[in-house]
Amino acid sequence: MQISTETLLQSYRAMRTIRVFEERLHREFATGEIPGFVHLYCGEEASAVGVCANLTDQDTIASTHRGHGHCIAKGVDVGGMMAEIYGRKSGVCRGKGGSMHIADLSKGMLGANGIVGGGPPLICGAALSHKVLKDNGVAVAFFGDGASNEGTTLESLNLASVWQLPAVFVVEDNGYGEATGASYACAGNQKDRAAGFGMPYMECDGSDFFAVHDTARDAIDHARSGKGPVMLHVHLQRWYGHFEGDAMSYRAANEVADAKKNHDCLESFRTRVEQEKLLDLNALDEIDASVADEVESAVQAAKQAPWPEEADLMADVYVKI
Ligand SMILES: Cc1ncc(C[n+]2csc(CCOP(=O)(O)OP(=O)(O)O)c2C)c(N)n1
Ligand SMILES: [Mg+2]
Repeated sequence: MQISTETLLQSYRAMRTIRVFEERLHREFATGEIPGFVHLYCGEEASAVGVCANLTDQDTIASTHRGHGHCIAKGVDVGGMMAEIYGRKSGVCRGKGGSMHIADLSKGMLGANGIVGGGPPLICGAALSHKVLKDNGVAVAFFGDGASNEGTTLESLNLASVWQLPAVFVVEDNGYGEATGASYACAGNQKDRAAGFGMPYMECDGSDFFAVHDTARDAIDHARSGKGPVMLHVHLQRWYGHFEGDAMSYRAANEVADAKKNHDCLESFRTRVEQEKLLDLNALDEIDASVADEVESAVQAAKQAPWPEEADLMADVYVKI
């Protein structure tokens, strides 16, 4: 099925925004101004964007420690995200969450998560709520190859299948959990795991927006139509270290260079829309310029924004009944 021009433009903008946001964070983190840890999603953009292009604000997602891409793809405000990462009061979580706890419930973004394997159980809850409320929503958990081995993830696959929940489990397989190779750490394979829990398995090349978009559409349609959960296995490569500061001594010398040269989702998107005359390339150049401005403004605003005050410390922690 043809993807609409509007969706293509929005998706390109989202992928470009993630790329520019992340590359800027890479440089800013090195200055020492950003508190906490930062895990970059750069190189994996087409996964978040291809999946989320099939979702609405009513659908819910749960993310990971590498969550900036999922947030941007789900429509979270870029200025608010940057301020959050800088720990400022104007951040989407008022500066108290930082990179690994960005959430925006108004966008159905249940949160980045410092707990590996923390997202899938949340998605079972969200999917149960969609099912009980009959609101037609789908809940999507993004998690890594490392997280795929967590008990919480395996329990969630089981529960979602037992309750036939409208859930999609997106395994973002970049081949590593920190410095440990998935080929060493993951027993069997994801396909057999999905079969073991009685759910369909789909897979795609995560550097190809069109492949992710179309495969995710089938997975999400399946879940939305009441047929139960699906596992979507996305094959990816990360372009930076596990966290900022990681020397990546466990990777082959040419691995990242090869990923950048041969598996760049922005390049393959541009080539495809040019070859198939799907978009005017000037529109893509305009998006590039506008995204550069947006990220620059976000950084400047974040650096000038006030810090949270002491009185904010206990706000939003407990619900008063
Ligand atoms: C429960 C838990 N165990 C261990 C960690 C430490 N840790 C942080 S990220 C990570 C690797 C996760 O790998 P993967 O799920 O493949 O995601 P990726 O970093 O590759 O995106 C680990 C072990 C953690 N944060 N939480
Ligand atoms: Mg991984």
